[in-house]
Amino acid sequence: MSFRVAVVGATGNVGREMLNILAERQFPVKDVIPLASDRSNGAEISFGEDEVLKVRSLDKFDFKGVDIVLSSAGAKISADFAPRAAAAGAIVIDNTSFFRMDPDVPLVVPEVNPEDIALYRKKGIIANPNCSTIQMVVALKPLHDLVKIKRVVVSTYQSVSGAGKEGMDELFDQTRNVFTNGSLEHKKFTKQIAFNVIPHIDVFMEDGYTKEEWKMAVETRKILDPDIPVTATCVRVPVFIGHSEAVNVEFEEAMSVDHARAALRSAPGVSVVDLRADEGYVTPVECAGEDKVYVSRIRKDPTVPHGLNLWVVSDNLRKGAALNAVQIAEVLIRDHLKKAA
Ligand code: 11C
Repeated sequence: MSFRVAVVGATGNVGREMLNILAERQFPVKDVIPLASDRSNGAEISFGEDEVLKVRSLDKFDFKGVDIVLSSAGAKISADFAPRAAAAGAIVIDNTSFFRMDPDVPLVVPEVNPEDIALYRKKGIIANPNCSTIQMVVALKPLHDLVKIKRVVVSTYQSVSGAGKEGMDELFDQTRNVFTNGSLEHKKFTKQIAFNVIPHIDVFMEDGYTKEEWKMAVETRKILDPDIPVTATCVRVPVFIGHSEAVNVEFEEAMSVDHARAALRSAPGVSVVDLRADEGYVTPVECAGEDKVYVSRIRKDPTVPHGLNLWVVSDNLRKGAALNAVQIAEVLIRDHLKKAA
């Protein structure tokens, strides 16, 4: 059984990774249709080792006959096209924030809540979480299964690729220009990002948190457990690919470092690298291009009765976006579409 798959936002950072990952994982495709704005209509994009696909315009595209849509093209675009695609019979796996908190739309990380995918029947839409949420919940799930989590405090170190290709270009240009006395103007970020860090991702909300920080809290509760309080500080750092997180976890009862390490070692999608020695931990440079969520620096927090600190790193374009979307599609076809056929 094979499927007609459309990729919306195919020319962007995440869209290109979606195409790469579909090919790498030999997703059973009958046909792959890259879609983007009118500007990219007719552009060529590679798929797998030897296929070249022509990008088509999303605006005029008729989704009739498409089985699955993987989408990463911005919230406004998703708000407009996703219901239209679903009405035509496609199932949309959407990487934007637009539908995530809709109670009739499942928000899924396959290692954490694959059973929620069944809710796709309501609207024909499945939401892919924010990248910083995905890697954190993959690491928290095996711990929460062992001992209930009471509270999470997280600080993120997020790469510029989370802000798209323009974010990557801005870091590259500014870094070069620092050495050539060129312009340090910023467009994508609110301050200079080269040789700097910026505690501001997405817009500010009324309570003083940013929307990125709010997303980490509400998405974790929707995916993992509605009772877990999460407080976040999200920071942009001058790294091209790979988000890092310092996660402080407080548990209801005792949780030893050894138990946590053992649970994480046997958890799906997690790789523990925790040697307490030079190079005995993972940094973004090593995780770029990889699929796992890496957990390092597991240690006790002695300031609370039952606390641990973790360092969690993952490729934000892969597990944080495109890979998670393709994994959702894999569970969807395995547990729902093939069974229904
Ligand atoms: C960033 N996490 O690093 C964001 C990118 O809600 O899907 C993804 C935003 C989202 O800037």
